[in-house]
Amino acid sequence: MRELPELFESFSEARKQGFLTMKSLKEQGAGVAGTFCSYVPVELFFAAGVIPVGLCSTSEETIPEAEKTLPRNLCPLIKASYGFAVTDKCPYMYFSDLVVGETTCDGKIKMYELLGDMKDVHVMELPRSQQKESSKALWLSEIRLLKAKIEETFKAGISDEKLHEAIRQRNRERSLLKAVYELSTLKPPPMTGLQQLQILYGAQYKFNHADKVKELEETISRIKEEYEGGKRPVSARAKRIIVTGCPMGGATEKVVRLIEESAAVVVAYENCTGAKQYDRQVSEGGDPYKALADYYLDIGCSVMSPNPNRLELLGRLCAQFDADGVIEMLLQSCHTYAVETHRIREFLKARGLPFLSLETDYSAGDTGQLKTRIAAFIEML
Ligand code: BJ8
Repeated sequence: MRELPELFESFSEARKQGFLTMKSLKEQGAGVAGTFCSYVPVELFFAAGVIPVGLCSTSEETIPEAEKTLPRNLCPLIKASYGFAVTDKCPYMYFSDLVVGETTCDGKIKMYELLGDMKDVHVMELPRSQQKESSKALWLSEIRLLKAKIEETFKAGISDEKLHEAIRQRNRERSLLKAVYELSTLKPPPMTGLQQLQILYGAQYKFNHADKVKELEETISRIKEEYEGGKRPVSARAKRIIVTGCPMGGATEKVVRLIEESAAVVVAYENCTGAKQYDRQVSEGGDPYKALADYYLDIGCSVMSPNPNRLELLGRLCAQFDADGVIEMLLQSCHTYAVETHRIREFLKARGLPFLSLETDYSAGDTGQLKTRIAAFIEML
């Protein structure tokens, strides 16, 4: 059995290591599909024997190149995604035979049009309502269209049986990743928020299901063992913070570092890097397409209007993790999350929970300012 530091390292290095794994899988003839968003039903790829991969979008490295084409005042995630594609600096984009986008926010929709000049891009039309029957029907038909696109591109049939199996496998991964972050309900938590983020973010770059399951099980039991043996990596006095807002990883880890340098610990991520993706399960019975449509449409992203599921999840996490406060991270020019901040503030105020909303980008230029605001917030908890 491996030691805990080695396991944490394995997850934090997964993205880089994944490049080599992907190269060799491609050489063996595997099909690869690149994605950007949690709404894309990855089970369809697994059922077709295709490897889905989250494309590079979390570093500022390629933003100057993207800004030669895109406006500067656009969300950094969109600029970085496009920049990695035009510069060919994302090996995952390079290896993708198909890129699947979604009509989530306006900037991404228009960026996908440009991406279509370089790659085979299929865009799923995501409705903005989770309640209307017409929206549910549209999303179900979009899922069936994606199935047809995958079958045509990769010359692979997707049977109901394979899809049921893919749903079961992905549910297993979800439940293990949920079990990882739920360890931080312990007081004090058995890992830092940065370590938790590294596992949640890194797990998506491990492409073999059986190995991933084994490694997650091993990590969970190692963390428990060390905790039961008396190890306490986090001070019992650290304030317990829930992070919400835009997806995190790469450059935005700076926010987590600053929180944890200020006598606090991130116990849970409500965002797409954490609970938003792993909290629920796809139904394993009945029509698998309907099950996928119901599950994915219910993701509580700010692009939905109204968006009650984000509030429901956030409220539940605050109670479950006994949070002292909530910090929201907004990426610059992300209008849907920025407008929703008001609802989040009111929701938390009604529950007596302190709230701080921060806007940032992928540069290190605002570190000093973020540090001051975070430290002041945590001090008053
Ligand atoms: S399900 S959070 S991964 S859309 S790109 S909306 S930050 S302006 S990423 Fe997201 Fe899917 Fe929702 Fe999750 Fe804002 Fe930027 Fe748009 Fe963004």
